Amino acid sequence: GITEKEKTLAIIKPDGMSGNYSEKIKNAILDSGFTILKEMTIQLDEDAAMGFYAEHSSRSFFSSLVKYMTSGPVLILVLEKENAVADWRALIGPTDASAAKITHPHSIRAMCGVTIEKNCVHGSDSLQSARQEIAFFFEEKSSGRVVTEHDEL
Ligand code: DGI
Repeated sequence: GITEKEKTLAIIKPDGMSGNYSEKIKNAILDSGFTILKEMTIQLDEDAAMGFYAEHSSRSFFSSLVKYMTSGPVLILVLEKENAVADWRALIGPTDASAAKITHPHSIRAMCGVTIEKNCVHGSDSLQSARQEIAFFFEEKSSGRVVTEHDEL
């Protein structure tokens, strides 16, 4: 039958960029059957981080989250495979990396995350947010304003 491939957005967050985690994460991505369609390393500015996490703007942790996301470069990836959105979420594990170390020890967040905030990777939570988030970073007139951009492809 015809099976539609899906795209999802992955971000390797600042703490995931340190050490050799980003290589380990990319290997896990490829080993799990995803194709990496696009890849760019960027330094988010405050506006971009606030825009990306706008849905959390009223939460108590928002300013801390923005500070964390702007604390160093991030790697933005567009991943493709069948069931990419759910499969990438399953691979990264639960939001709270400290809990993931116990409940999902083989997940990416268990491997490189530290806390509920410093959880080293992002994954779109639905097909609709995947479309929005990919557009945020990759469409022309993108609202994902960046300070510097280095396109690796
Ligand atoms: O989709 P997720 O990244 O798994 O989780 P989310 O959409 O609920 O939250 C987005 C990010 O916000 C998450 O990756 C880390 C941060 N965050 C979520 N809940 C908390 C939090 N940060 C702090 N400090 N405290 C929280 O309760």
